[in-house]
Amino acid sequence: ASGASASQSSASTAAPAAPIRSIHDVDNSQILGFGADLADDHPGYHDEAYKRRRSALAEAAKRHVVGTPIPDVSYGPEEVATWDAVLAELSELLPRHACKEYLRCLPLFNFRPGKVPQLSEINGVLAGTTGWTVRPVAGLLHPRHFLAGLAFKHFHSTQYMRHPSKPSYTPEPDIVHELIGHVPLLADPSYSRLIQAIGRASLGADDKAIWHLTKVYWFTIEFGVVRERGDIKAFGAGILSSYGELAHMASGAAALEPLDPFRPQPRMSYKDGFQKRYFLLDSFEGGAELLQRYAENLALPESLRGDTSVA
Ligand code: NLE
Ligand code: FE2
Repeated sequence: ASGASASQSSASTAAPAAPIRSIHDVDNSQILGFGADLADDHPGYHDEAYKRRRSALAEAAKRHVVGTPIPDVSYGPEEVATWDAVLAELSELLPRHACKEYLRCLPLFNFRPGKVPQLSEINGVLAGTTGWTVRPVAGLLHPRHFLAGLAFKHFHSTQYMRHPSKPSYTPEPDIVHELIGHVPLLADPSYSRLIQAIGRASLGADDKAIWHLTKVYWFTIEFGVVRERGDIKAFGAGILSSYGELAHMASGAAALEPLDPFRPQPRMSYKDGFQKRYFLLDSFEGGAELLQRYAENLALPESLRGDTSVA
């Protein structure tokens, strides 16, 4: 078949992407990576029990329907030990290198050794602060759906535990990364506006803009740093949830650059270890305003324009 007929046939078979207008339109079955199929360089690749556990949690996450209670996960002793190990390592570095908003929110969640917090408990705390909901997802969700969730104050979270052989760094999200990295800041009002602005910008975006926003998300929400008086502090979840990455950030070895969402963003690095550069915000408030302005430049659906309270 010629290129033309191939593209015609795909045009006639592929359904046009339905617009996402509420959290109920977000499809959490479109998993692009980090699901239960581990790559051969994953530390759990030869660990059959670990792989079975990942599959069971992935299947349960796919069954979750928005608005219904989130089933608790019963974490076993090995999983709890991994949680304890990361918590112990990080409790030394976080007070020195996490931004003040993070440190202000952290005690609300009462993270402690011996028990991996349940998403249902987290949602109870968030309901009393910014109103975010954290819901289970099987792995790396399609960026259009992940970003759209943010517009409606829904954060999609994995529930599996990182492999016990490497507690201080994993290239993929896991329950430790979600809880220690993402959850505390969701309770902060300025941060809540910043992350929701990225989500809102995605609602009317074409595929190219979605890709751009995914990078903006990556360089802020995952790996952003913020100026605090004379210091540089971490607010990106990928830094906050990893002892290795946090020590790397604190060492000053990586380059720093101001974030400019209006310019093309560099390649994201997932697999080559610690970041070689971090993007810097002068403050959350300033960052939220910058992203708000960026969002206004994208075509937001008519029904959502000017509405700053989509929730
Ligand atoms: N490297 C992070 C950690 O070990 O917690 C996870 C990053 C997920 C994007
Ligand atoms: Fe993350």
